Amino acid sequence: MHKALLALACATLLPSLAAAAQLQITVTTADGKPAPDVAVLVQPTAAWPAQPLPEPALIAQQNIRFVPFVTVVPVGGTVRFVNRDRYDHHVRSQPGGPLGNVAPAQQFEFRMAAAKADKPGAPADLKLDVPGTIALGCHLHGSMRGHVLVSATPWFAVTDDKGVATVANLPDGQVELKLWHPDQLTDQAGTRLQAAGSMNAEAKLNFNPRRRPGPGTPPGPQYNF
Ligand SMILES: [Cu+2]
Repeated sequence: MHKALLALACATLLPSLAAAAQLQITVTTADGKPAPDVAVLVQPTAAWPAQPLPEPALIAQQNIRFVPFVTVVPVGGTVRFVNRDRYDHHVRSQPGGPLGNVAPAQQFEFRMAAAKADKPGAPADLKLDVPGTIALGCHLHGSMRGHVLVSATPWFAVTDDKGVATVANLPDGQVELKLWHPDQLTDQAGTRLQAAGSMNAEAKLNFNPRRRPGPGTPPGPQYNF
């Protein structure tokens, strides 16, 4: 079917789901400081049609860290690991949470060949089908930590160093907002709001996350894949 016709057919079938809203949310810690690495999940309270899967989410192994520290993909989405260090790494799922007792939603383990000269090692794609969280580790470097959240809702974002995240193309209507941080001991309280147009919201974690080890997420240029 022609693309325009298909779009018209969808619009006819689903007249109430206009995708027009955009939510910018600022998340703070319990102490009121900016909270980076927070997954922001936005779920319409009404049923929503399946959304196209996004491009694979890139996770680099760089300077003995997973970058970014927190990644969100929708159920059925793919993460693409790339080793940018000049030595081998592993990727393995492991228990997460501050007590190390949250079982990973999916189990996997594989080796990542070292980068050579300016070329990263061969990327490895991993499709994630089970909603939940997965802590990432490396056999060779015990300090390496990363986190993946496999989201039931296709609308999500992760807060930056200023604690800000933007979720775009939201359907208009009532939505439920949820937060997740890898250090949390208990679920964060959800919030309901009416999505329409360009919106701003604020939210606060119910705890103070530990400081992320290392010098922090490197700035833009090092993200070139
Ligand atoms: Cu490693």
